[in-house]
Amino acid sequence: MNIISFPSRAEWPQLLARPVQSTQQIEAVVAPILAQVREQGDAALIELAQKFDKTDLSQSGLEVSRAELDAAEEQLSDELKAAIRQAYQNIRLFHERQKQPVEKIETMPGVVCWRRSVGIEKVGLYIPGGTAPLFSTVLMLGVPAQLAGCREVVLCTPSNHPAIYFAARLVGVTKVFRVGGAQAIAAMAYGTESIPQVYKIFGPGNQYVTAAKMLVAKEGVAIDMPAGPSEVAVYADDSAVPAFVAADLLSQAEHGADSQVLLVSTSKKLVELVNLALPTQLSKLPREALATKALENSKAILVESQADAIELLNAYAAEHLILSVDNAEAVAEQITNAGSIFLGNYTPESAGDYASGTNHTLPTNGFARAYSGVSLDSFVKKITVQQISPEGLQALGPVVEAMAEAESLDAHKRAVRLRLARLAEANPA
Ligand code: HSO
Ligand code: ZN
Repeated sequence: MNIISFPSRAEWPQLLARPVQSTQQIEAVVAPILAQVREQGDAALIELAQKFDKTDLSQSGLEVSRAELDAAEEQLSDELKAAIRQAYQNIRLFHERQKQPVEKIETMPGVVCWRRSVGIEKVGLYIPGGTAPLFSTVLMLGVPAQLAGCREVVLCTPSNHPAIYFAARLVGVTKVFRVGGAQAIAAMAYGTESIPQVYKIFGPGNQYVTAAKMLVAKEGVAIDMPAGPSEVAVYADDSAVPAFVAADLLSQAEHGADSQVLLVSTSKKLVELVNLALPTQLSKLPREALATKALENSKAILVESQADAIELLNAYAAEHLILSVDNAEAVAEQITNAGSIFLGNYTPESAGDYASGTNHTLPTNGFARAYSGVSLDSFVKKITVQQISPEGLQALGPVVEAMAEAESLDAHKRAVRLRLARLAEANPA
């Protein structure tokens, strides 16, 4: 890792900058794919799978059958199934408690307002193919969708990994399609003969998938959040175990060559020990090449004080922030920008990635300054409701009339005036 000792504040922005990705070129590739799916539906999906993935979907069909989904269970070890079920339970429990009871608020006597949560009727989940079958993401997106009461939950994935199918059944996904890439996003955004159109699309993907999500978002389909490469920042002091810190950095680095890994410390000794532990652990990883690439762009930053560390971490706004410091809880209180925080030596990011209960779909690329990770809220809309009694309107009416008049909106004023006049007629003083 590149060690940067005591950089001045003027150097911070450049040190903390994420690599810029040119989206224009990618959008130019993706836009025609979207158009083709919009115009030709299923036929486009079959043609594009042939062209990009060399798979013949005309034989297998686009939809994964119930029998295939059921068969997945037999292909997994009991140990893995038990692990997935435990993770499912923990994620379910944590997200279930995010439900808030409807509370009717009487803002003035006779003026009652409340808010109802309603599940988004149709949602689409995307799970990428590639070298790591992210069945954990099926749980992270499927559990809140299930709890929110989404009526239709469509899942598109080019992977046929049995754990993805098993997790999909566990969370009650309604339909699974073997469609991947930008064309899968297009299919869920526009609908095809086989694939239902959805109102919101969730899930990670490569640059093409991300570009497709951004493009359909411009056309009015909601998306979970703008996604960039995954990232972790670790703030560690001498109380941290260097081997643990190295392992955490590598667990993020192995996601991909573009992963972002940052170590922040006030201790030169700790940074050196972590740097020593990295190569030994790295050489044992099956994904060594990817992780090595990611580490090449990563930095260890030495700062003067805890106050500097906190300021720097808030400026970076990491997707994952591990606080391996003595007073981790107190430091966490001062963190204002992060997707998810992990406290102490025994809370690895992996726990949150898979099974502790929190969601692993989090804001990357500095978006943690303004965005939250996926939660139950991401799958519901909040509809406000109000009811006003005649007495309530008698109290509130003059307020509305005064404001409407000052905004020169006479019809607004009249909507109140007419009602108040009727009430005055019915009950002359
Ligand atoms: N660290 C990833 C999530 C993940 N890790 C899935 C393992 N599987 C982004 O938060
Ligand atoms: Zn991960």
